Amino acid sequence: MANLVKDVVISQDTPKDLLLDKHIDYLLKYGTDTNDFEFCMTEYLRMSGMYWMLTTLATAKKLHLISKDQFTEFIDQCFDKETGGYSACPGHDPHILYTLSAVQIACILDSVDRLPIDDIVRYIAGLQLPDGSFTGDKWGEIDTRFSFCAVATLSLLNRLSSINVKKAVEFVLSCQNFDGGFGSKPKSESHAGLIYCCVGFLSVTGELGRIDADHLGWWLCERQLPSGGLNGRPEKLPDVCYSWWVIASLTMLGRQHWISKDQLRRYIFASQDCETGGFSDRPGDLPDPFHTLFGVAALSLLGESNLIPINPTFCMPQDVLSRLGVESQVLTK
Ligand code: GRG
Repeated sequence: MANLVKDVVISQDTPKDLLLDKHIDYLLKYGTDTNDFEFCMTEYLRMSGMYWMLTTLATAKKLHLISKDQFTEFIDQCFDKETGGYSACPGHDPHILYTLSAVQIACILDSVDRLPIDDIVRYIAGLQLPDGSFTGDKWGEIDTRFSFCAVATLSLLNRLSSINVKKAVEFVLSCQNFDGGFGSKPKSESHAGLIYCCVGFLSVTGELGRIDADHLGWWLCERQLPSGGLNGRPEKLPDVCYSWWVIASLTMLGRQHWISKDQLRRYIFASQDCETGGFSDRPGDLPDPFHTLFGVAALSLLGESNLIPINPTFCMPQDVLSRLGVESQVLTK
């Protein structure tokens, strides 16, 4: 019978260890040519792009290679005084995702004291609906990603009590499916990225005990394919970013050992670009800063030497969170 599993084949000549220096060069060069086509086309997510880059550099202990002022000035330019939120780049509309990224950047750069905290809290609290859910911005789309962004941002600012946490928890729990996974809203398909958001949300709010971790852990470990890579849902190809969404969720659930770490490491290493540096979604594809962060962050969770420990809930260096006194729940098994 034919093998029906969708997967990639890893060739013998792919990298077998972490090419960290090449990734640092790749990130430091990225964006130096502001006329570059790819750089122009990614303007709409620039704030998150900066968070991806800074978190990767911090995890690799290379933060001293950048000029902090360049980033804090960019954040200031993206602040919208009227709403209290941040946009992806100057002139764009504010959004909860870029507000989280701006706060994460400020935390990593140890410049939280520069943030207009009351305005940010007003923005986030204003996006909560009576059923406890959150919209991403004034246009009203509801998604569990935004529930995560809301509590992660407020927790980093030590202002979690500014929203109705009980209602927010009820909404996220209502998005859990019969298979143990979570979707973007009630009755939506389970997806590893959204599971990370919901498990992360429950970790921030200290409510991980409300779910059946064995049931969800089983769905998550079934994401590992023969190549060692992880997919985001059944019948899909593996992608390096799911190395993060899945392994971070399993770590919060205390079930990281339910997948083969060696096989996953092999897949992540194979997705590096030996020439330019950077990670791509799967071996042989073009690298980008998004997959570079999630490749490096997943390797940190897997205990890679030369990387500092990363927090599975916030996807930020643990030392930054310890300095701020921010805690998140992790189950043990
Ligand atoms: C602070 C790390 C951090 C995140 C902020 C926005 C957010 C919170 C998390 C996003 C989680 C998510 C939904 C990730 C999935 C991203 C992705 C590659 C989606 C692709 O979806 P499809 O349907 O891919 O194109 P598949 O793999 O299902 O074919």
